[in-house]
Amino acid sequence: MKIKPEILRSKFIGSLLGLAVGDALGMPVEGLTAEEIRLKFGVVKEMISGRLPAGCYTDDTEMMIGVAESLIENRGFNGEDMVKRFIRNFKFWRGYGYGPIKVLEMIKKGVPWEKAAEKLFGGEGSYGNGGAMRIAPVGLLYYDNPEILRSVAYKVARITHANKLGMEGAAIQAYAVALAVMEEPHKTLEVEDFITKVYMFSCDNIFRDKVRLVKQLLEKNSVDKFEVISRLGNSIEAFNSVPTALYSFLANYESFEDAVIYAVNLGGDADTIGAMTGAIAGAYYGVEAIPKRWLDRLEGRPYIESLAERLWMIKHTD
Ligand code: R7I
Ligand code: MG
Ligand code: MG
Repeated sequence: MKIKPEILRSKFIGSLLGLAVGDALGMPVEGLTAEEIRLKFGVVKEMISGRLPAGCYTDDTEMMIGVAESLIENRGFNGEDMVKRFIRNFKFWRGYGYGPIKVLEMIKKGVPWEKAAEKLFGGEGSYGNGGAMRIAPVGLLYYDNPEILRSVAYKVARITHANKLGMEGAAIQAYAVALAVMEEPHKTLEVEDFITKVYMFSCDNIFRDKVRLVKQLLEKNSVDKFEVISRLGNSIEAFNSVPTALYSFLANYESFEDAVIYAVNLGGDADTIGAMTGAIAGAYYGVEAIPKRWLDRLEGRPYIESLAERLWMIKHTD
């Protein structure tokens, strides 16, 4: 389908702001269980303060910004430049995972950027979701080319996440953003078709099994959120959160707001599952679907919007 330039622009902005909004909404409840969230807040649906003031984003968005900046300046992947931006943007208090902190420290001390990530976790590399949480700009820039999308997603993730599961999670998340970009918003989404394409794209058995489970859950009439949490996961590993974000979007695709509220209220890695769901839902709907009350409170909105706009300009003038 040929997408009108104005719609594509709105989808690009919607995806990056959607990511940031999901991150900020989930920030105060990251690490709580769904039950703890329910007892403490009822349902989280407003920007509230937590470790950071209300509306602030965390490492998820900060790293996405580094990815977008670097892709724009280099008109594609440049690892050395991307690493420099990760280091320049890094603020400890955003709440980074252990892996990226270590990798960026090693590189600052002189370890080559291509080598640092593979030293983590006994030489296995990280399978955390830190590659997937920041990958949306890759899904946008290469939405029309799954092969390049996969190879760039692997490279972007690999800077900090050398484990193949960490890289595969990033590729799947980028692909979901790309599929959402290509869908016509406000038409009935072919959920089965969407999830089948993700299944076909997945290269790894752990992810294929999880994506198949997402499909099975979507086929059921009503699914308890505790079943979603126990079967798909809501934790920090890529395979316990990327499929969960996919499910959160597909089970609630009628509304950006509902999808993101659903995602963050699953608890666990709430900011990241919120961010990944928001990136897909925003790419599907466009920025108009994001509640104004969330955008009004979001830190850094004009800058994030300008990055999305510049990514769109690259596509537009290609
Ligand atoms: O993936 P990463 O950047 O963390 C992202 C999370 C998001 O929730 C953000 O919002 C922020 O809060 O952090 O950080 P990593 O340290 O690379 O991976 C996350 C965690 O996954 C690690 O600290 C480990 O607990 C676990 N982990 C592993 N454990 C054992 N063996 C990741 N890889 C391995 C492994 O190979
Ligand atoms: Mg975070
Ligand atoms: Mg998180």
